[in-house]
Amino acid sequence: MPHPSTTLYRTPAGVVALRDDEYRQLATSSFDEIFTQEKPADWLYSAFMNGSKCAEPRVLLAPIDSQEVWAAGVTYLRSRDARKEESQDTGGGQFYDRVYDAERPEIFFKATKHRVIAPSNPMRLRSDASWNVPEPELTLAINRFGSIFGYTIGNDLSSRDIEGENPLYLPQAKVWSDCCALGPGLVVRDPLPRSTAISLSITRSGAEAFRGETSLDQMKRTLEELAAWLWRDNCFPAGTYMMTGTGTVPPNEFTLHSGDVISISIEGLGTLTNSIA
Ligand code: DO4
Ligand code: MG
Repeated sequence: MPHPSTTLYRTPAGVVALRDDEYRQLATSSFDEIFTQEKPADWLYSAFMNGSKCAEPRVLLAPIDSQEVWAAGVTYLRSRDARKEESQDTGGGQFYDRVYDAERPEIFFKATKHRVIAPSNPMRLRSDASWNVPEPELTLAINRFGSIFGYTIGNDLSSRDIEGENPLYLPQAKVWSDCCALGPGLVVRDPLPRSTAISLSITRSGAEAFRGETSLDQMKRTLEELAAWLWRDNCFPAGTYMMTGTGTVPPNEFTLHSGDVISISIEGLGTLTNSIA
């Protein structure tokens, strides 16, 4: 029987679940317990019933414990075209055409817990990069058995100048301290509809500096396909998160500034807001 959609929040007091407008404190204090369940939705249904009613949490931590964060790239046409533009002077463009059309997707490592920023907290730009953008991405929660059981919102903050200089610099364009944000919660629910909208808004000095929107049906690949490639010849004892690529890229003249506020909304999942330190 399908269970109602339930959102899990990591808080300083432990794990809090929200279902049908009611918050409950769960007995567990770690997200590892849910990611290691064979049937997380069944487990959560009982855990919620046994939880104690509580108030809406005021402080949210990033919804991650021992999970790694991986990411897929060039899954939307807009992303492919943006990469080709940023690497046109260095001859890297052909790689993006090839990966967009190939059977094997681009998959890269993004973060571990200590690099992941909580909702409402500041992310940080690389000090050696001059062209930086947020990447609003649907992020899959995959349990230790390889099944997608939930979703959250991810920001794959990236340095386009480093990425464009040489594709071999990708790990440096993607991974540094405070390079990733996840949240606000982990939503355990039925699969998201393909029409699900993903929107990005960037505010500077109180005014909107950029707004863009895409939807899941613009993605070239399926979510199950991406998860299966990540799990091929690989295991994740505490499960994993997987970002699924961006379909929204600001125009080439745009770069993030200190103080900018980035809000990413995904229908059915809420809004993740972070500033730039
Ligand atoms: O190849 C570069 C990374 C692509 C990416 O992160 C994305 O498409 O979201
Ligand atoms: Mg990305």
